[in-house]
Amino acid sequence: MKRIVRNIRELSRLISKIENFELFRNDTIKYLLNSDGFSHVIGFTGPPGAGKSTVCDKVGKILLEENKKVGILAVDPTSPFTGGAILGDRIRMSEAIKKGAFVRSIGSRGGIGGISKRTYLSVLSLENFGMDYVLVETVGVGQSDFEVRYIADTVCVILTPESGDYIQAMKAGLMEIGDIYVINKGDRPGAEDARKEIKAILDLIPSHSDWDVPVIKITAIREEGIDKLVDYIKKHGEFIKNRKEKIVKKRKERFIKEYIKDEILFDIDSFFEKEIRLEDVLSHLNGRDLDRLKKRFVNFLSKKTGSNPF
Ligand SMILES: Nc1nc2c(ncn2[C@@H]2O[C@H](COP(=O)(O)OP(=O)(O)O)[C@@H](O)[C@H]2O)c(=O)[nH]1
Ligand SMILES: [Mg+2]
Repeated sequence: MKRIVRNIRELSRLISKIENFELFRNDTIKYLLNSDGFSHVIGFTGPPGAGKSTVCDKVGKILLEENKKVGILAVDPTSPFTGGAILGDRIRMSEAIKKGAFVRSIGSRGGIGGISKRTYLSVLSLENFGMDYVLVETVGVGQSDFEVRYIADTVCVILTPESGDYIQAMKAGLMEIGDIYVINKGDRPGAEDARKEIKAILDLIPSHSDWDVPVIKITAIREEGIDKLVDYIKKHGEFIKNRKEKIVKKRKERFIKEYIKDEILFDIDSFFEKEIRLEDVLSHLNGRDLDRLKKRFVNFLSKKTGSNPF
């Protein structure tokens, strides 16, 4: 791995570039993509208000006390939905910040697909810098929560005893992506019942791995149970260690495919804008015409790029 991010200033600058969609055409991206696998990347997902930021803060603090380098990425605080959360997140991450964590938010501009690519590149920047741990907090609404599965080595799903969470979580697919399930707000009534209920739900879902998914109860604001959570996170890191190279390769492949897919989508838009009359296409649409349309698109692309891209 070639170090291209040598200090915090460079790290900040690089993540800003990623945020602004300056997807560099020079060697930066190549070096970034070869930074994979250096850090233990931990995703924290779950509904808004479950305590993701608080848990990140406390987990970060413990790891920092072990003299590890820790970076925290909070995804999306800029949507109208969660407006103002940037400040809130920074406040809730105050202990980790005090102890020297690098904390950064990634906005939601450019849609969800945009988020996952930018988050991935930001994680890579942190890995390149040499973070031992990278903690990624998701928004808590929709697709990006699920996508953290593709970025993180270890996914922690944070839920609370409040009713309704699990049904929502199941709908959102969260019951399939967790490596560790955390019932936070253990100070509230029903926390132990909630833990058992989640365990029962998980037991119904067929497992594809030898990892026995733990369901633990914590009270993040009082720092109760956080060391247990950190232990499980480390255990899981050990568990995947010999598969990590493969995981990292898959992740890279996924990114490159997504990247090309998005570029092609963009080209398709401009193809329709410049070359196609929708009426013509609609008036005789059958399989052969669709093939012809594809060929025209490829021609359009090769004219644009100067050579046949395929
Ligand atoms: N009662 C209780 N409240 C908590 C606990 N952990 C976090 N909170 C509170 O829950 C609210 C939402 O927490 P936050 O970390 O911002 O949740 P996020 O939206 O998932 O990031 C905040 O007011 C926290 O102080 C806990 O263990 N017990
Ligand atoms: Mg938060």
